[in-house]
Amino acid sequence: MNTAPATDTLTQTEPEEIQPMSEYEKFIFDLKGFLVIPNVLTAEEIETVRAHLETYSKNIESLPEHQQAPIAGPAEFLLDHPRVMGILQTVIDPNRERIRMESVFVSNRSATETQDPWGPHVGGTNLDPSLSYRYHNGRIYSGMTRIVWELNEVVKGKGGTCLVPGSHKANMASAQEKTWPAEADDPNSGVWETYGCPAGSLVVFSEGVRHTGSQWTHPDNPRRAILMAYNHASVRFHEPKPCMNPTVIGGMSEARQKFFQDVWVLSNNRKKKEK
Ligand SMILES: O=C(O)CCC(=O)C(=O)O
Ligand SMILES: [Fe+2]
Repeated sequence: MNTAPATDTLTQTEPEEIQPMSEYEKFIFDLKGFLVIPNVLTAEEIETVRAHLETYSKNIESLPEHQQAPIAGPAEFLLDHPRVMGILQTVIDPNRERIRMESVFVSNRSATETQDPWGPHVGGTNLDPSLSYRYHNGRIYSGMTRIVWELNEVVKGKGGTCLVPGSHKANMASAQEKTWPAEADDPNSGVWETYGCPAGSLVVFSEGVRHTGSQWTHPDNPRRAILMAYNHASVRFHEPKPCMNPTVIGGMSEARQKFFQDVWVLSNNRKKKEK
């Protein structure tokens, strides 16, 4: 098995390429706890990632072992896409090495499914390091932060993620304390917001926002989304997915491998000095 990474996967986002968040994006992210950025990927990039996911789901054995993951090989560039780094370095930590990628999954909802994914979770002011959201000394501190790459069109109200704007800062109820009002979780309660967007768009939310998947009812295309969870380097919420194994991680560029370092910041710094 060829485990040598293709050279094009070795390119990575250089600091000067990072696209900073605009002041207005920061305002919206702080206000609502989420942000939808349309048309981030080019048509070619969308095709490349879709094709990789297709092979990954239907013919995984045909991929070299180190590419057997949704965020590996031709999709590896998504990990530190300049738009994503601009956001994560604003809301998690300005130092790229203090940002971890801790979970990833692919959402393939389609109109033929009968199972309803509605399952609201999180919400309310929270000190849990992974689910917290804070604004302090002029900056945002978002704990676990979700990056969603929508690779197909999402029609508003027909299956995108649903979120309760502002719920990351709610004071009167807390999911953690199990006091979130059941009536607010009704899809028709009026507190929910969702989005429509073209293929190649980015949705970012603080995991501290109350949110849920919803039934895909758009018949023309299924959902194809990669959902990644980033967190501060000193905390871990998820156990690593099987696809985030040493072979896959070892096939990535050195800079991207650092997203998968363990939570021992001191030990990681020591290893860096020893190099
Ligand atoms: O499936 C969805 O749209 C939402 C998934 C979710 O809960 C998450 O990404 O944290
Ligand atoms: Fe979630």
